[in-house]
Amino acid sequence: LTDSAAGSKGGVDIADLVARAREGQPRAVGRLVSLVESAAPELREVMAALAPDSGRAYVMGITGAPGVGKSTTTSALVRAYRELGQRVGVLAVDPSSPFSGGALLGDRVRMQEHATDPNVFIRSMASRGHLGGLAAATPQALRVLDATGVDVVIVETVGVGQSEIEVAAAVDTTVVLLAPGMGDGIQAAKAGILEIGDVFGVNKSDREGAAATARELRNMVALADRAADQWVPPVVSFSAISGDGIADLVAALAAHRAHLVDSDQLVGRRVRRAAAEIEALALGTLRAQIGDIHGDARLEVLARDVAVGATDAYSAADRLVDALIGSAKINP
Ligand SMILES: Nc1nc2c(ncn2[C@@H]2O[C@H](COP(=O)(O)OP(=O)(O)O)[C@@H](O)[C@H]2O)c(=O)[nH]1
Ligand SMILES: [Mg+2]
Repeated sequence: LTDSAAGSKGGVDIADLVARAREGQPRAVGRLVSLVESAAPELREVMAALAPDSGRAYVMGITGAPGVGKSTTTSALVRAYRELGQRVGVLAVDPSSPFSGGALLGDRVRMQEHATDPNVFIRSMASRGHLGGLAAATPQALRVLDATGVDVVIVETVGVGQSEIEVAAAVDTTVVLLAPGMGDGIQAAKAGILEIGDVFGVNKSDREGAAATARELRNMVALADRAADQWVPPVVSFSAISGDGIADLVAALAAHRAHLVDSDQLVGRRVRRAAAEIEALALGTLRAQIGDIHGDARLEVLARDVAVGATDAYSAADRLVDALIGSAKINP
């Protein structure tokens, strides 16, 4: 009944919800992530309240083909950070599913050992329908987890392709995961995923071919052009299932973080991603204010002119933009 207390908006008392999330109450954290997923109008108030708590947690992303071991690795990392006494947040992002948790059922099983740990927050998020798409939803969900006072957030992407690259843009350190026997080396290069890796992990080192995969990857990394002072992404082999080599992965992540801090790049990365977030929200707002132009009467008239050669499509587009901006509620 606290949700309908005085001062509430749309049935949700935002101040109370934010206060409870700050105390680390899992239900409140879950509700805030749900608001992010659905791009609820209350988000404005939530994000304003969370802003002073932003930017404390170190954020790492784990990406790679389905089945490569992202969830198992995430679980192993959670264990390692808990042993170091750190509080950990996990955000599983599934851009392809309208329902959070749909494709993540198996992952829940792999995260089971942490489910009852009060210092571990595990949330999944879908982003369909979000005003600024994944580019805005991911940083907002990260801010929610950040506000709970976690030291580290691990983002696991369920999707492949463009969505992985978008999520990689929202973290401090990106781990690209590969495993032997999946033809991953070639796949990764094709998907442009090699460029986004700050650390490369070869999981399933207990399997045949792991050493060859690591060697192939090291060669590819060595071939890339980079300035003398630039970070050279390490290739770390480990077995997420047995835990062998996970300490090396933790060390590689810490080294990358130290590199970003020492070279003054951490702030730069965060500024760039805040810019991407603002841009995504601003374009979403513009699109919402302009509305659906398909079937717009002005478009129909212009289309007829272009079809009969009375004008060209560029001129028509310019006129449509002028008309749309003129009718949208935007302050110049
Ligand atoms: N042999 C072996 N199997 C692993 C290892 N890590 C994960 N797996 C298995 O690989 C499968 C996919 O793992 P999962 O973490 O769900 O991959 P994701 O789809 O990338 O999240 C599961 O059956 C895991 O048990 C490992 O280090 N060695
Ligand atoms: Mg998974």
